Amino acid sequence: MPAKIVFHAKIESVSILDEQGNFDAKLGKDVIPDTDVVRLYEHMTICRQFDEVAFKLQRSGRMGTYPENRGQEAVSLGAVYALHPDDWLVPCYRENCGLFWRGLPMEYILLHWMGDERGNEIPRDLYMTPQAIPIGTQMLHAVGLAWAGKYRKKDSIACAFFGDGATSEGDCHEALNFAANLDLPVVFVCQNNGWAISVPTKMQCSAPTLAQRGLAYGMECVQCDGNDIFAMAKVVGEAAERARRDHRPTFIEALTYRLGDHTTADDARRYRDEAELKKWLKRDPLIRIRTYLQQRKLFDDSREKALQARAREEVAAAVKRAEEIAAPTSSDMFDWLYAEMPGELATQRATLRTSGLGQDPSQLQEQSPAPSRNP
Ligand SMILES: Cc1ncc(C[n+]2csc(CCOP(=O)(O)OP(=O)(O)O)c2C)c(N)n1
Ligand SMILES: [Mg+2]
Repeated sequence: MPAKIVFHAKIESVSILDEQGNFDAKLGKDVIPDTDVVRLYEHMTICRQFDEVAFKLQRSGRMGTYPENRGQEAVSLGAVYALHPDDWLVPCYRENCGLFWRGLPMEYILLHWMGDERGNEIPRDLYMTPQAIPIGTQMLHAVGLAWAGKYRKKDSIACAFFGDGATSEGDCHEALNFAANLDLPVVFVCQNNGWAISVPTKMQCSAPTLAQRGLAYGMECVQCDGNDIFAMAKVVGEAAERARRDHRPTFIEALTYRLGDHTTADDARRYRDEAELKKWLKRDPLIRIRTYLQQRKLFDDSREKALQARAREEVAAAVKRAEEIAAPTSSDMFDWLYAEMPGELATQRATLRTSGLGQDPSQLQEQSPAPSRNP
């Protein structure tokens, strides 16, 4: 008996506005009305300013570490634009632009990176989880939220954002498997920015696309230009509709690029080719949308100047709000875990010393006094 083909697949790659400013009128029809394109561009510009300021805050010692979002703004913004206000956003750490569009005040992200957990106390009506730093874990959270929504017969869905590196985590595959097998309304948005810190995507995946990861789980999958806000809004809009209507998940691979270092603790020049960066600088999503607006006479240099001034003002105000919030106290790290604090922790809270490394707080009295500097 001859072998027969039991499965064939094709992966579509969607692009509407390319880097030369060419617009596919058929595919792009009614995806984003012109008035909204202007608003989205303005928003992206403010987010870019936020990114620059956050970077400088870290460099000047006013913030811990910070992962630049520069170059990836269109992915989360296009996605959030296409979703409903009560669809769950389950982000990683390069989705500031989409989170701010949903309504998260900018100081929340600043507080988080300043080491203040209150930056993660997201107002409930924003339907978003805190930025996930453990890679891939949030994908399972999105599946849980979608499952709960389905169980309660709600109309809302969940959208998880994660990087190319996250697709090598077990959590990613468990999330995809559950979502597909339980018919859950999840949109998985993979931000393939070419790198997982210093590991290039081709070392994470030997298949030609990351999108086809979804095939193995029997879900729809598509690739798109993640620096093209029209393509993002279109593919996420369609995936969201499928999730709402059929309770089926979709895997979206958004091709983008991390224009900055991994975080402020990294120096990409040590492992990344300058020529690659130069190529992607030309594909900057902001340049592309600005060209679109200019060609249609929807924006000009004087509006740009006013916008830059507004961006500086809004971001400076957010920094001021964040810095005016009194710093958390060190006892906070003990206070929110137990209804009744175990004795040992209560002692640690009171003395701020641990019992590790020969520092048992109960023995403090027995320790010899610290040598005096001025005998
Ligand atoms: C579970 C886990 N393992 C390792 C790390 C350390 N780590 C932080 S970011 C990162 C790379 C993530 O790459 P990718 O998913 O492509 O996201 P990107 O940073 O490119 O946006 C790693 C390995 C982590 N945060 N969590
Ligand atoms: Mg990556």
